[in-house]
Amino acid sequence: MMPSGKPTDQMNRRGLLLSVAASGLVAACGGGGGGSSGGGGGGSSSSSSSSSSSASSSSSSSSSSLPDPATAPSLKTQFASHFKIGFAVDPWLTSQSPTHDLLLKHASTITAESVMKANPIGVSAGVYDFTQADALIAFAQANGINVRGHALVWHQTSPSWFFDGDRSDMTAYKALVRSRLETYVTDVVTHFKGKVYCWDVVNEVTSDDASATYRNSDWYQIFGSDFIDYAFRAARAADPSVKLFINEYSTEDAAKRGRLMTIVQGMLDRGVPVDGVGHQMHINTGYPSAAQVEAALSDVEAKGLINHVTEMDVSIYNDSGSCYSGTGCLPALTPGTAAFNTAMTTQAQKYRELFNVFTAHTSVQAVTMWGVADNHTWLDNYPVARKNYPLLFDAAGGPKAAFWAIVDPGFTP
Ligand code: 9MR
Repeated sequence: MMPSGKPTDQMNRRGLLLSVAASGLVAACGGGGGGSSGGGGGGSSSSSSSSSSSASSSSSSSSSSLPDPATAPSLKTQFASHFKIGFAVDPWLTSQSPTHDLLLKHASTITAESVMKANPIGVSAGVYDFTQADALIAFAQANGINVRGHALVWHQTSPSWFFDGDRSDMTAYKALVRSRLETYVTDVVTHFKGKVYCWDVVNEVTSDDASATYRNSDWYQIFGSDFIDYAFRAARAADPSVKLFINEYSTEDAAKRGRLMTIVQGMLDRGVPVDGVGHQMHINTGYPSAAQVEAALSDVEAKGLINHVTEMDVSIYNDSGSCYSGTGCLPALTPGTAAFNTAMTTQAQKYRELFNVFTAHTSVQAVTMWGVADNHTWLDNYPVARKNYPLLFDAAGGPKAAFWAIVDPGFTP
């Protein structure tokens, strides 16, 4: 049941596996190619109705009963004094139930799950398709929601035309590819100037294992680390006020974070205009600890940079490292069973302990969940096809124990 993986996906999974094995940690983390586009259907998506009936079916009631959904506070109001809060979403979902109403009530920021990456936008050199991205921006602007830009340079979504050319003359070839990169970054940042408040300029450039500092991507193989500088400098020149981020997964792992901090310090030393670090936070109910996340935020603060939590979800499966190369994944949990209810409880506790860390750090200026409700999550297809329930709202849009745990300190999950 492994999803069909592109070579890059497999490299990424292998990298993760090495990382997990080396650290002895078990992490659910980013990078796989997911790509479900159909809403995922966890079977229980009952109707729309208003927000009053309780978390119906479903999917997410823990053994203890949950408060009346009608009393759920708005997350954007609840956390307004700390950080923007929001969700990843693509335009086709914004009109659907329960996504639409949840976004309007709770989101002060959204991120494009797919449509602002270079593979939909960069059709060919100098040719762009902004249709879907502009639709998301229009939705955000119509509803007073801010937009994070994601992501200008990511090895998994860099179209092959960037790398076309004759490599027999590497000096000329590098000049050509550099010019394509700088033109792309300049044009895209210019297009969205004033419409996004920050950009993930580069995504996942850190090596997963100790044998290297940088990921050995196509970009790195051509330029070494210079492509990072080119991208950040072009972005800054195109928009002097947008905040520029380096985004990464497993930042809570001290060894990987050490490599990321080496990269960041090098950028600072060279005067590369980086404003912040994005922590993806694809985690699970058993990992990481509050102390590990605390350390990740503190290391970034020590560099004088902003923290964003950019892609948070809490998988209910604490898989071993081997699952990420396709074996040994835990079986799917069934809603309503004792094991499922326990997972909902531990998930709520993990959300609470980490939100307590986030709110304690003024450097944390935005927290984004990688999805809105459990009816649509990339984790239904990664690391294997298996229904997951990683978000704050159940498939019907009802607030889960995890939601109540972060908004109500008196709530017992
Ligand atoms: O969740 C996203 C999935 O729907 C897309 O198909 C995929 C490729 O665009 O990207 C996924 O989001 C990734 C994010 O952009 C970067 N970190 C890892 C996320 C999950 O793979």
